[in-house]
Amino acid sequence: MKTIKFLMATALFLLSFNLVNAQSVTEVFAVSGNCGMCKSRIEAAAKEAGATAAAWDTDSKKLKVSFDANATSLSKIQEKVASVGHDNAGFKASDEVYNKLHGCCKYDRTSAEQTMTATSCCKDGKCKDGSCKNTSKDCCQNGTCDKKGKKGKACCENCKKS
Ligand SMILES: [Cu+2]
Repeated sequence: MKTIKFLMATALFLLSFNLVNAQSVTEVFAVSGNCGMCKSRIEAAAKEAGATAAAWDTDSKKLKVSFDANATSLSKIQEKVASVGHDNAGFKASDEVYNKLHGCCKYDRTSAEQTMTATSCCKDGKCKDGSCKNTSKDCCQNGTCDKKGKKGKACCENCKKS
């Protein structure tokens, strides 16, 4: 019972915090990885880069981050995640860092590159010509990726070449 009360209080607090802080942003983007160790590493890196919440899904390989847009940015978080060895929709890890990853964490970089290609339709807030046609992702309509003020590659996730 105590736990439930605590959770409800926490939820209410977070809700009110979000209402007050209009700059709170949540983004989901692809991050390569394999196991629980990767999960800890990815989430820790995102938080170190200023994410207030970070959850990486081992199955979908997607990282959901929340952050205050006044304090950090999507690309800062993506850059940090890459710096600890995990290729993602925004940045690629250096070979040096990747090679130092634990054996079980050495994800398949071939498929990682395919993931990055699928999301790279969005460059600097604009859709690259022709790559985002006929998709249901309306962030890519009219050639821009600016739906609800969210700029960045993550808005074009799942946007496949037509
Ligand atoms: Cu791992």
